[in-house]
Amino acid sequence: MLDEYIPVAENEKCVHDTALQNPYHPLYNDSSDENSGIFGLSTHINNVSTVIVPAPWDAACSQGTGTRQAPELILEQSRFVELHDLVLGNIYERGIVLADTNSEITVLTEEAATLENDASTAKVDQLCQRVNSVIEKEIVSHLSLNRSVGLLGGDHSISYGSVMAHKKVFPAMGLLQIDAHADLRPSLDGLTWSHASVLHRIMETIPTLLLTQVGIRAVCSIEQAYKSANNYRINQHTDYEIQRKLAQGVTWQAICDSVINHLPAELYLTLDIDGLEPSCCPNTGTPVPGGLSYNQLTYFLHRIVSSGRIIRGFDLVEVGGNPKDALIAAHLLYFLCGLVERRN
Ligand SMILES: [Mn+2]
Repeated sequence: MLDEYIPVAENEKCVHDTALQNPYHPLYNDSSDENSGIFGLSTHINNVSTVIVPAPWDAACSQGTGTRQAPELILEQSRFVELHDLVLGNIYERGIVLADTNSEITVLTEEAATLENDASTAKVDQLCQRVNSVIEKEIVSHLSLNRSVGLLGGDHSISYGSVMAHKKVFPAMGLLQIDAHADLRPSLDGLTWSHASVLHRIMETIPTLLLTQVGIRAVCSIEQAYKSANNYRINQHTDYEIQRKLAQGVTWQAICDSVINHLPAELYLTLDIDGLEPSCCPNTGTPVPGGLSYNQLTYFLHRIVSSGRIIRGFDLVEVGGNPKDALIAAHLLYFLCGLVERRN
């Protein structure tokens, strides 16, 4: 049986008690300190358990969204996130740092910006592949130092490099995707490395990978045909199916457990913010009505970890370039940092 959903003990030490003994805690947790790191924490990367890797890349987006601004905006807004999480406790104690943006990504972004609107899709595809190689290399280097990694997009196309890096280190892991879209198109508008094709690229590269999709509510028939042809390794839980069960009186806990029971023991989580209701991400590139509430999502994710399964790494993508969207994403990012496997 799965453990009950139990918040941290009420007698847990308050942040101020632990702060004095903890090297990662900002003693003055001042949200106006523009020099502090993510969540107002120290910027020193030594001995941290979790590294957030920023990937401000959105050249693979079908609609201009400004999601390349998300890592910078989330950093700013993260300083307003309370450090004591009511479910997971003092997440910051593990040490969390936002890495500097890889200079190669900056160069590739500048190169993408110089392309004309009618630029050949082959050129954009090439740049997307190069960005993913850079991301894969950087993440492998963090994993080899025993750090857990969360990749912060950017559009969904960047997940490819992160999944490849994690699969090298954790060959038994499966993939859990929270998303409004299946992202299983072979290509979109001629772009093979489109954000709408990222899961197709990943599943094509790793034929043994198991994929569980949750919250899906916008697909094309080509994607559903691909899913059917791969039904031995793609398990899709649509938003419609979830909402129908809720309407019939099935509890959210029972729905979560029916999904979780089929998940492998080790997971990589790719979280497209548009899997949530649009009210949580109004400025994401392609919002779709419906979706999971914020509380449904955090309950589901916490219950996965309570079941004994391990989240090896994650990405959070498609956050809109707007401070309010970034603030909600910063809350979610902090929660994800509390769920990801602690590496040191
Ligand atoms: Mn997506």
